[in-house]
Amino acid sequence: MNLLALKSIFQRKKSHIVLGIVGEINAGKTTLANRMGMDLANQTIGNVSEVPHETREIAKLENCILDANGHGRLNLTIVDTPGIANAVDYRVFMERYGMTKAESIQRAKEATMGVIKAIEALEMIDVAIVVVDSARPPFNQVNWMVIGSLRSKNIPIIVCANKVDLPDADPQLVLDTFRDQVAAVIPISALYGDNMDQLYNLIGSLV
Ligand SMILES: Nc1nc2c(ncn2[C@@H]2O[C@H](COP(=O)(O)OP(=O)(O)OP(=O)(O)O)[C@@H](O)[C@H]2O)c(=O)[nH]1
Ligand SMILES: [Mg+2]
Repeated sequence: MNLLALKSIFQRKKSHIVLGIVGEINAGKTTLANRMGMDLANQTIGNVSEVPHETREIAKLENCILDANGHGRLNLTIVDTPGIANAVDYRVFMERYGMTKAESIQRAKEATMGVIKAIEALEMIDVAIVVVDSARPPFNQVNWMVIGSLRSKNIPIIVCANKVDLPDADPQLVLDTFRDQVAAVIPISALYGDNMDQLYNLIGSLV
């Protein structure tokens, strides 16, 4: 271990870091949580689905060991959170995803509670990754509300401009939109693992 890495360990206030993964529905939060879980602890965290509000409970994975190049060894607790939405319409689950009315109403109730749980989870995190789908326009109330809440709590924010593998992805627009608000914007593909090293090094530098 070099001197710089040792120095950073002793200067760091905390070696156990709670890393929250937050953001809009379907942005790829659980895909990212699972990739990080596999990379750092050989475990996945939750189910991924194209149906929105797949994650409706907070899920944690402890003891994810990150050797951040030049920034020492970190013990991360990764927290995957339910997707945040302005409104949940149960009919979407029936019309678009073929669920029964009863299933759809149940999912919508749980999804609404999930939004509240995600907002409550902001209280317990040391570093936040806000996942943004870079194939969708980034200007929306959810992204701004999440980033604004985190900023007001002085929590360091990394925006991951996800899904850069898609042909209509525009990570530059995500960067231009949020660069003044956050510590960094990193283009990634949680699905294929693009740029994960950059993300890991950055986490080490922020805590
Ligand atoms: N092409 C592409 N698809 C992705 C990527 N990351 C996630 N997806 C897809 O996006 C959809 C939603 O992924 P999830 O990881 O469940 O998204 P989430 O943000 O956890 O969703 P909620 O739990 O509903 O809020 C799934 O179909 C994923 O396969 C990516 O980097 N590239
Ligand atoms: Mg999820």
